[in-house]
Amino acid sequence: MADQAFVTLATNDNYAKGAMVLGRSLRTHKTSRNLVALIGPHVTEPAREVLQKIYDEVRLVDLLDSKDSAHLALMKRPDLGVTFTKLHCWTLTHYSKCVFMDADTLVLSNVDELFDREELSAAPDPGWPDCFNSGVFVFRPSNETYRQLIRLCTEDGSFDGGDQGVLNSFFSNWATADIAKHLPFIYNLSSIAIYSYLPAFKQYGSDAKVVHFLGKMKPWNYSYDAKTKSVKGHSQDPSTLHPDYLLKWWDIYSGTVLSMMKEQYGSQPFYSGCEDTFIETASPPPAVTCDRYKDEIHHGVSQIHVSPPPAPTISSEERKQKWEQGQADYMGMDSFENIQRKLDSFLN
Ligand SMILES: [Mn+2]
Repeated sequence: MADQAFVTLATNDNYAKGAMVLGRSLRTHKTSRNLVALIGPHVTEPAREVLQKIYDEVRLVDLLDSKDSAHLALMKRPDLGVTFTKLHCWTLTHYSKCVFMDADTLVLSNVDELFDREELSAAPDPGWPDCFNSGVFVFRPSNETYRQLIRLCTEDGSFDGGDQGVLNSFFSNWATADIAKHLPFIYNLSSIAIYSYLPAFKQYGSDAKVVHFLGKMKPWNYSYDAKTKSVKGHSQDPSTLHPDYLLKWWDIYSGTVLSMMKEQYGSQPFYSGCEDTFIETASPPPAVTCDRYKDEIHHGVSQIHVSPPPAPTISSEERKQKWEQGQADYMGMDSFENIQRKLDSFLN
């Protein structure tokens, strides 16, 4: 099945960790399809190297360098940068059919049967079930579809600010046209759904095949104690992630991904998130009231249920390094609002 592939997207090193775990989970469950990771220009070299070991193909998508319609579209709508990057998956025309999976998903069993479905197949979004959730979908790469998507995006924008809005506008008859294009919910199970209908989760949850860590808190935002095999900073707040799936993610990360990362980073410090490894050279930064997860905008309305994150994601040393490399997190923790708030606190 060399002409079919699972495709994911990582726009920064955090999402790259997600992509590594997703890729490993697909391999563990013995997929017969190729694995493709699209990466943005902010993914650093060691992370790219690790992805290259897990994926058959790692493709850099730098829209600013591209000479196609997406470049022009990006000039007009810089706010839709991540969305355009994701839509780029339609240009993978050396594959006849693909399954896109967000980097914040995890497979729990083999899901190769998804390739029996047609474009565009996806599961309902738990927030508005007449919309599909764009975290997992089946599609057919086509330059023509790609051009049409970019055109729609540039002309009409996105009703939720991300790719999910654009894709639902484009495949607008999904809700009613063909039930075969409705993936069962077990192919895109999110924590929000678990807690909003717990009896259904108790009845059907064991059938889950794909977990989607929807929302602002992602598995990599927590830390993990490898000795006790426990995730730190996880509360029982219903808006947070389901503890069993979170543990599963960390089990794969600490069990197989971390050693690959250590090898690639060498003596270079990086934030592992694992507490027994002593790779961290600095303590995490003091808690700043901020929204540092704005980098994932594609879920739009689904994210309104979440609470502020309890745990910092990168060490202050790593943050400083990023600043010095010109990679400030302008949309998140280094946003102008946060800098202004910090300055205000000094002036008061
Ligand atoms: Mn997602």
